[in-house]
Amino acid sequence: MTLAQLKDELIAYSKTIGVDKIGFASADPFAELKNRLLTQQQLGYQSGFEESDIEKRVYPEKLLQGARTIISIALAYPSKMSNSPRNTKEERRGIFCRASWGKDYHDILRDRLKKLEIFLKERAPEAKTISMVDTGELSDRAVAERAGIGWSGKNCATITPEFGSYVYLGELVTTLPFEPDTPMIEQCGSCTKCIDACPTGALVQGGQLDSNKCIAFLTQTKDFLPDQYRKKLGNRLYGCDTCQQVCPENKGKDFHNHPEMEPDPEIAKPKLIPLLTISNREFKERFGHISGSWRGKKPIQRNAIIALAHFKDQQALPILADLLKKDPRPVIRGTAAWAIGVIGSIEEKRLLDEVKNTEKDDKVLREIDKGLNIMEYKE
Ligand code: B12
Ligand code: SF4
Ligand code: SF4
Repeated sequence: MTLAQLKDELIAYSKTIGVDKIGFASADPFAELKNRLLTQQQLGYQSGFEESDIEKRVYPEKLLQGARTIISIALAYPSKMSNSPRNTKEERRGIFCRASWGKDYHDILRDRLKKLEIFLKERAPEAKTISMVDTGELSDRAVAERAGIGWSGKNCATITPEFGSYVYLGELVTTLPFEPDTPMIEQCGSCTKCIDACPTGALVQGGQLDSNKCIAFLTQTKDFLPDQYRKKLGNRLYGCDTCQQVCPENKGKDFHNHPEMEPDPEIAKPKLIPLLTISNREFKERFGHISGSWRGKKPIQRNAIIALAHFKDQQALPILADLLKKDPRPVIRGTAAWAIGVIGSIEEKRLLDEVKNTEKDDKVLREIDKGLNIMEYKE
């Protein structure tokens, strides 16, 4: 079998196992990406979640000796939820971003990549392969771009003409020298909708993100959320979809090709108050299978408290008071103190004053003062 035939067979096979788009790229060094990564590092714009060894990110040869081709795959995910529960005054809800709907995409894409690897090795036993998705060294977007899967939008996303940017990406590196596909030409044109809509100005310029300002990043941090972002968070519990939602390329794009990606509305858009008292075990049972739970329950609970403050939900006050007095985690006690300041009135002022006399943690004390200040300003 020639390599051209094997490529055709692999493409045909990929359709049968639930791969929505596949593309082939050379495994040459990613020279442009290298400069970009160095710039991002120098400017302090990186999130810290990306692989820190830039050489490994740029030279596929360092990951697989003799690497010649990178096969990029894209799987489309839904952008709309059927039976989306209403966010009412009686029952305030938070929201997980679309990339965290349904089963964790890492598991889904790894399954597809494994199948492709087996298929390839059955037909070319001499081939060496490695595959990765998200947590690997390579830039999944840079690979997808080179493989003709989509172009890089000003919102940083890889945008496919077929599915918009609502696609997960993964890749398989191999020693087989397949004919590469042609990269796609950038198609944003003069549009700047994503840059204009970003709530925090995190898109410094088209295609350049300051992660420290990006809500998607901020929702995943474990410490106190910096003051200037608390109001911007809204009811987001994990991730942020704003720069994709406003993108004209995503208009009408809503694919339901993979049953395991369908969101359970009670998980993707959960009630906020019950989240505050959820046990570790229950959190794992309910949220353990979604990608948005990878940082554990603390950031989600912190964000839930901020969301309740955003809604000024009076019903949350007794639980917030309890958290402030009893929770062992300073981030939760402190964020609760701040939220009480935002939501509460004179009665809660007494509570904050009282707890101020017993609280020992400096950071929590600062949050209590912030809460008291907010209250004073309200009077
Ligand atoms: C770290 C990380 C984050 C960080 C930083 C994001 C960022 N923009 O860099 C944070 C936590 C903020 C984040 C957020 C999100 N992420 Co993320 N993230 C990653 C991760 C692990 C590494 C990304 C990285 O290396 N960034 C560094 C930048 C510099 O490189 P890059 O974006 O990968 O590559 C592009 C640029 O380098 C650019 N470029 C290179 N040179 C030059 C030069 C110039 C002049 C310009 C303009 C551009 C440019 O072209 C490359 C190709 O597009 C990847 C998985 C992976 N291993 O690649 C997922 C990944 C990028 N994330 C993904 C997703 C879905 C998201 C969110 C949409 C989730 C959400 N809803 O909250 C948001 C989107 C935020 C945004 N606007 O980018 C998907 C993207 C899918 C897609 N269609 O694009 C990925 C690929 C995961 C996956 N396997 O599916 N993420
Ligand atoms: S994910 Fe949200 S905060 Fe981050 S760049 Fe996009 S719109 Fe801005
Ligand atoms: S909103 Fe406009 S500028 Fe931003 S990625 Fe989409 S097409 Fe490009």
